[in-house]
Amino acid sequence: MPFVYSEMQARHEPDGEVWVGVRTPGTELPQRAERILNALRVAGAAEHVAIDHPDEEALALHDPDLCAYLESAWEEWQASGLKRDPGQNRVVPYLFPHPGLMAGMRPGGPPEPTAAAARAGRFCFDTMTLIGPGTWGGARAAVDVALTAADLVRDGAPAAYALCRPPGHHASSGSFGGSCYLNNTAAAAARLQAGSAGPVAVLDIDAHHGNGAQEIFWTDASVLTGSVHVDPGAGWFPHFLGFGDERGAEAAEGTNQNLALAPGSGDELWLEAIGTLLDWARAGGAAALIVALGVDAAGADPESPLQVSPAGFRAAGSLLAGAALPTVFVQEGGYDLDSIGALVVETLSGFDARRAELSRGSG
Ligand code: SP5
Ligand code: ZN
Repeated sequence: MPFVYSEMQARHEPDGEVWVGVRTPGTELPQRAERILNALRVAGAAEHVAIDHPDEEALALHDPDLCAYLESAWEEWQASGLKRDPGQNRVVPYLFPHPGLMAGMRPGGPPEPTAAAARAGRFCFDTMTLIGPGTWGGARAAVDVALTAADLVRDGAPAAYALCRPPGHHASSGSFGGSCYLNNTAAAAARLQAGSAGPVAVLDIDAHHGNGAQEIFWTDASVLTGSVHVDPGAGWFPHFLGFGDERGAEAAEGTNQNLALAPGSGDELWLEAIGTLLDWARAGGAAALIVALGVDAAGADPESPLQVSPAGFRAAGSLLAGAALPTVFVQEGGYDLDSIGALVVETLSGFDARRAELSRGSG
């Protein structure tokens, strides 16, 4: 299937993560996209350069305050002097307007803090999602990649793959974190929904809960959001969300579905869950699929305890193709550099092979 890429994304260099207070080399490395790109080129997939979309289209799902902050955060940090003293070369929050701190005392929300280090905590929900000089440009380009892939499908391609980096599925309308800044998957979903008579479905198969799309579409019955992920209650990110009883706001009750798997789950349980989400999306009348394709459920991945095999990813692609719906794949997580490219190719070629079979059957 065709894929979309932008070289601008490589400008984003988080230069590590602050994990339990310690600066570590981090996992969301620029090489991730390079490895996937190489694998797709070797596989002979048709390559499209992302087309610039105006901010009104690319940023519509996010709070303007969040977008303005992300765009200016690096300059603010530079100006603050924190790079020299204490010597922090990336934007890292230090204080968060925790609900318990605020305790309902400022119903309009927290005031806009003036200090750069405090500004970060107003929007970022963890300490692992650093901002550097190229972060805004990279994150903004990733939305263009997702929208361009959605446009290909809107214009008649049966499927397309968006090679997005940084990832996006943990970014909500008003917050960022989990190595994500802007929600690429949600942008693609909104794009397809806008041209669709019926609802569209986001199916998130990244090893972590797709909390961003869940929040963005929480009250919106025209976008179904389903996610299979490692059980957050078993000690896994994002810890506070991703449970089965989160089903959508009252008016959209039942349009969100979370399937949490026990650590150690492999192909059988993971594919069964994807099948359940697909059946649910089809029963809900989904007219298109947006697949948040993290490949971190792989056994070799350092960031999740799920144990999916390369054959499992190929089978997932095949299963998704069985829905016979226009489909946009959007890259999310996946951190084992040595296998990430192959896992993406397995998934997409599993999809293409099944699609070819189906069209021979009907033609
Ligand atoms: C897009 C995506 O997959 N985001 C996942 C973010 C979850 N990161 C959680 C990191 C938790 C701590 N990692 C420790 C690394 C030590 N090797
Ligand atoms: Zn993930």
